[in-house]
Amino acid sequence: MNEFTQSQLLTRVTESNRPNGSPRAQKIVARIVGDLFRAIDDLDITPDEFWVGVDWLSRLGASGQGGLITAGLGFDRLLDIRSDEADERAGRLAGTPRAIEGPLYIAGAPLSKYETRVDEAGDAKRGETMVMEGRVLDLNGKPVAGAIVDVWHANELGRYSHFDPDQAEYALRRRIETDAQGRYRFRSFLPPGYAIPPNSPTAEIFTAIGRHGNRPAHIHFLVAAPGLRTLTTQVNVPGDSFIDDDFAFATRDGLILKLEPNTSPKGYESLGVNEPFTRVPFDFVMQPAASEDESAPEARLARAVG
Ligand code: MBD
Ligand code: FE
Repeated sequence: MNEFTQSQLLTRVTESNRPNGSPRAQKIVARIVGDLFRAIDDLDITPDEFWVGVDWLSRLGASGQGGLITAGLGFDRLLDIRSDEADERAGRLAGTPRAIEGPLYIAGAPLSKYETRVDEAGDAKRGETMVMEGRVLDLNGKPVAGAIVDVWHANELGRYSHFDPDQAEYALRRRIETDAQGRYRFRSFLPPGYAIPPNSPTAEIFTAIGRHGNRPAHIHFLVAAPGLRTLTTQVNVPGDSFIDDDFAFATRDGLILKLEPNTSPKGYESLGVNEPFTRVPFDFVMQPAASEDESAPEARLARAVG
């Protein structure tokens, strides 16, 4: 018989999977297709609406904004919430909170020991000069020497290098190896927030649902060390009007910086600081790795966002 009801069709779609397929993939696809069948029926989604959605998905894929829409629709934070819940069940919710990576990380940034400028030495003033500094510690408060602190943030226009053709390769992206006392420090400027690219597939959806696409000012980190669980996090610059209304839902209470404006430049000459600046103290507290892959930075793809 080749005439189906909706549920017979769904069964057919699912049962046409073959034994050589992956059972996990089959289960996930069957569930998601079933949920979409139900959504189409419950919401009486018209053929026109359906095909507009398919066209949008094609354009989303072509634009490389998959990782942008997932952040904006809360999926990235959802995964963090689930990881936190799993950690809580395992009795290992400790140390610096995780926060989403976002779609704008690029591996392989220039590496320095202990200290570096994240902005460029010849730059005109691009924002409030800051030095962020602190230590990488384990859960016992012991300093971690040789940890790699990978930092990236937006430029003064809220754009990230690699995705922005107007910036140099690895601009505002650096890696710092902690010294024997577990210390790191870097000079840069306090970045502004981020806004999703206008006239993009992501912006279309956000306009359609009446949402803005702004992120509060933030700085990203990926911290890794042998034997410790790789930490992906972000910190927020206090005072941003979007701090509690983040497009990507990534703000966390333990990750809002405490700024120390008007710090004396004494001791910061090696970073080219010679006037009062904003000091930003922050320690990263890392969990022990429960397995080898927890300490290896995850494999990552460069994802174009524009
Ligand atoms: C960003 O800068 C970002 O960090 C995330 C998560 C999404 C879009 C832009
Ligand atoms: Fe970001």
